[in-house]
Amino acid sequence: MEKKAFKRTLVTCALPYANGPVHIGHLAGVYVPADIYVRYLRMRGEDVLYICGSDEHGVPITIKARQQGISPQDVVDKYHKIIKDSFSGLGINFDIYGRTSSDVHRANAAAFFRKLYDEGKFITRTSEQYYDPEAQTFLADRYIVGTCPRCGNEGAYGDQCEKCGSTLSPEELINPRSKLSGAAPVKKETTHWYLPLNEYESWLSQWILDGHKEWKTNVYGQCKSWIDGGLQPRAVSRDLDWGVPVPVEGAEGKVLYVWFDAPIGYISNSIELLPESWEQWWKSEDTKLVHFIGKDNIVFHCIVFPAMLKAHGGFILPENVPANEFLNLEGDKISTSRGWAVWAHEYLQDFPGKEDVLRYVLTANAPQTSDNDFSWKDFQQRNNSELVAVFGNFVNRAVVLTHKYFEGKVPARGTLLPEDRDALAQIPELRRSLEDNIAHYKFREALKDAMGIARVGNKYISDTEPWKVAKTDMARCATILNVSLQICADLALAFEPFTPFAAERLRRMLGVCLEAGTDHRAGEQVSVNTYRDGEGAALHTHAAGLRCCPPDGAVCLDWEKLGAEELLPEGHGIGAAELLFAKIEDDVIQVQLDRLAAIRAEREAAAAAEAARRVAPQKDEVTFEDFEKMDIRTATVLAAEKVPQTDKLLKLTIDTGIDTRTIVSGIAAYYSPEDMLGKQICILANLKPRKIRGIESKGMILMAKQPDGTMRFITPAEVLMNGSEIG
Ligand code: B3M
Ligand code: ZN
Repeated sequence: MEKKAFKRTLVTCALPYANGPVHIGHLAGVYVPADIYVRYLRMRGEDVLYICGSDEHGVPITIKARQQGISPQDVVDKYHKIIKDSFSGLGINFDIYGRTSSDVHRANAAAFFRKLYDEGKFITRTSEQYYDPEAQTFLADRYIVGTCPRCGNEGAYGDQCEKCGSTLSPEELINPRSKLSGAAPVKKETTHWYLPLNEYESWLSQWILDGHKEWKTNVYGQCKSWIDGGLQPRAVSRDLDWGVPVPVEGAEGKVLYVWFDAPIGYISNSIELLPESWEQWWKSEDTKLVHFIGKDNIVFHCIVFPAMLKAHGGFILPENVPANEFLNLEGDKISTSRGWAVWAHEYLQDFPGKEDVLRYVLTANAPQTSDNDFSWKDFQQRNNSELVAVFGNFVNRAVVLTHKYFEGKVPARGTLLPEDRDALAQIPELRRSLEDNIAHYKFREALKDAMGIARVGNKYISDTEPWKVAKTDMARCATILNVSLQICADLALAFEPFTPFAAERLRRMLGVCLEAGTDHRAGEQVSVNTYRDGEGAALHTHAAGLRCCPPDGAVCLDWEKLGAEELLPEGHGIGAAELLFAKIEDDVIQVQLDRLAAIRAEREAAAAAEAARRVAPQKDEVTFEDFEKMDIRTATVLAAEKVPQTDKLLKLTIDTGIDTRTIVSGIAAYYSPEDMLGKQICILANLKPRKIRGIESKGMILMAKQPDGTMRFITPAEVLMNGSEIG
């Protein structure tokens, strides 16, 4: 558990590369957990700043631009918008979703670099890099293509072969050429600035290995192995024409390395949002900084960025970095290049009104401690049997029955029976567990606690059967519905971090609003996700100075009321029943499965076609003497028949020019006996005879095995005398 008492929390989410849309892996690993955390803290009245934005530099963006024949700026403009809209569509509303191509960021990143430069915090190193002599530019590894030395793929990149997955260096490529001009790259000297991470090693070791043993084991473990392995200076600049120019004279053609400028983007985006007050978020020791990231970003957020902040001075360091592992899709690694993904923007189109279902399923399957899997069947199942059958069903019964028997007003509560008290008593316990889990970034478990409250309610109403009790004892029915409605109000609170759209619908049904949040620009607390009467009536003011939604009859709830005896007073009017969640039918899921099956089939066909083109590698050397031992001759097939009870074998009678003999050959899959009759072939005549299926076979027919595995016999270009020697 974290030690200090903090006054405010600064939450950052990894800045997505603006070279493609975000998919469920990103959402499950980073953005959904961060959003749960932020919503939860805000409900608890904590001051939170929530920062994200697009990462708009780096080589992949320039490559995408070339592929599509547009400029890098066009690429980032396009994806920035798609990504931003996906987040807000899913209820992930950052205080700012900025961009690293903004002027504020360029200036801020350049100033950051310049301070380290001026203070001598960098070292320079000269090394040989690949250079395209025609395009007159240095080449990033990705810009060099050639043949993979491992699998023969002719389109392997200088850093990786996407066919066989090998990590490569440009040196290893066979026949390397520049993607820009096709020219063979040459080596050329270039000088870059490096952050000497080795100088920060003992400080990092103290800060993380001694000071942050509470970090998740996957995060701590990665940090430990990096530090134990010995840290090396890391280049912070690149020869590239897309990025933040290195702000030093004589550095033409050089930009800040994307992993140097991107994390500074968190600060830049804060500055852009809060030009006057950003420093209290980044420089005050009573701010708790938490980075939400995926596991591939751990080293940059736990080692490199902290070392940069330390070198710069004046900034706080992350208090925690709750990185997640990866999410797979239907048992396979998500792959952007292969299209094996569920894209957020497509999901929002395909499943309108079901934003919460994705949030719920991704949280329930969050890859918190190890990689996890998303499957559409599980998605459907969790929706239908958890959200619909438990949560939705319970709320619906409570609200509908209240309208049926009590004109939509919370009925009076009589004496509580043990079953009422039992149900109510479970809620504060689940709340405590939920709070503890969120404090430890265990969102999957926290969601189970919230769902636990729904289960309590659903079981309670099923067991007490108010619809039956109503026939004989209206006072008892009133008590049951009163208790049920209190639990519904608990759910409106408990589910706000996880399924905010449903929580808002539920609050509208119950006629409640929620105190939550701070408008940082206005510098005041306001309610977000409030109960809005139609077009959003005037806000009213709470005792704590917090402004909130319409006063008329709305009950204001906050997290502290979760699990209380009475959240909704007797007589409080509730709204009409709305559907919280709807069942998802098989045909809807089938559309998604078919789409993935088509991608899989396409990939398998491509792999098979590729394999079919691949020629077997050359065998070990032999000497001429070795070869001379083989007696290879021309021969003619005189008779051919299938060997009984086999699929593969033909028995051939052949004239070898020396004699007439029998050869049994495994070619029946490729040739029928009629095909072979009268054909001139080549044989290995002196192969030691052996018995095959009781038939003595003397020699072997020479066959060409094609890359796809099929066999064809070899025949001379013109008919020759049988027994001619081949050599
Ligand atoms: N854009 C990498 C990624 O999306 C990177 C994160 C930057 S956070 C400062 O995996
Ligand atoms: Zn390969």
